[in-house]
Amino acid sequence: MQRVFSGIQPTGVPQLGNYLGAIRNWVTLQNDHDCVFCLVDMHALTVWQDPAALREQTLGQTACLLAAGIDPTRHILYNQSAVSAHARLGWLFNCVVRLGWLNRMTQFKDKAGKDRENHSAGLYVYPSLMAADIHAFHATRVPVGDDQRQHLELANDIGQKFNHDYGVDFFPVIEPLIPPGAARIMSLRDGTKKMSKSDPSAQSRIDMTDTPDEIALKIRRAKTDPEPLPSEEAGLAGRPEARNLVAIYAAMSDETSAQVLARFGGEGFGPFKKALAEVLVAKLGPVADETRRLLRDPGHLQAILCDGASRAEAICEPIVTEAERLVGFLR
Ligand code: AQP
Repeated sequence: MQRVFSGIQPTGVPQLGNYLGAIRNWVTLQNDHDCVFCLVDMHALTVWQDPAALREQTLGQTACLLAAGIDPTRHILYNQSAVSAHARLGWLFNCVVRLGWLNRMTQFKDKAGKDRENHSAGLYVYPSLMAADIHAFHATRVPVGDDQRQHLELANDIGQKFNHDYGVDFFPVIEPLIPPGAARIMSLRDGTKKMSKSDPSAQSRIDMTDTPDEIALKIRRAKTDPEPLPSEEAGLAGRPEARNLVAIYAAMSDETSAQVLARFGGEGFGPFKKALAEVLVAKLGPVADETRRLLRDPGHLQAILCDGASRAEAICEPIVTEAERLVGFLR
């Protein structure tokens, strides 16, 4: 069976983009892959995190992932910092990656903006730690949203450069698994900006733990334009907010955007938004309820992460030790 690795930053409550771009895909992949799912707290630290909040968010996300259908008995769920192999391989990869390659990463440019000098070096080398996360497990398939496509290409470049530099065929080629319809969910306030859990505006996103009333309110307030919905996809051109809401509806109801527009085209946004909120509540409501139930027993969540970390270590420790041997570290 092929090995899947994927991670999520415990920087807040998972949002709808995380769910449609990654988590939903993770749940399905469990049926026919060996899966390693990681709460990447070391990545989270690349921007300031309140320590107590980071701990709480790590447990919160664990609960959310379990509630969404991640099975920690058949697969592995743990937090990155508990397994030192990530940091060790990350360092080797920092010495393999070229500055020019990192300079091209659009996520760093987006997150750092014009104020580059004041961001952590960790944020800059984030992609080489991400490459290490995946290669430490010799994982070949990585389910991510479209925003991570460039980082995965870099992860392949790093793995292949390592192989070339040391004359080995050690790190395999990684295949990104990007969901076709919901690859990039956009902010509810600005259809040109990615939905993000750390966006300062809570109105910009649907959190996986939102109540039905919160979901309905956020969708009602979601930015739109004055035109009715078009009947065909071509009519969504130049209307990023409308396109995003239609894409969300389609993804949540397992339909295509064309099918959604065939039903709602010609109508104003009122009835469509009402139907969209209903679809979201039907799918996310049970996950939110189960998350709240699981959070009542943080000890149980911590035990799951602890068990996951030791099973993760058993896989990646020999791989990373071998990489260290290949570069000439004395053991
Ligand atoms: N808007 C999105 N649409 C589709 N997929 C998305 N993902 C994130 N946002 C969207 C996917 O979710 C997985 C986990 O993401 P992450 O937490 O590791 O980092 P991120 O992409 O930076 O997510 P956020 O929510 O924007 O976090 P913050 O605000 O902390 O930076 C990834 O597979 C990602 O593709």
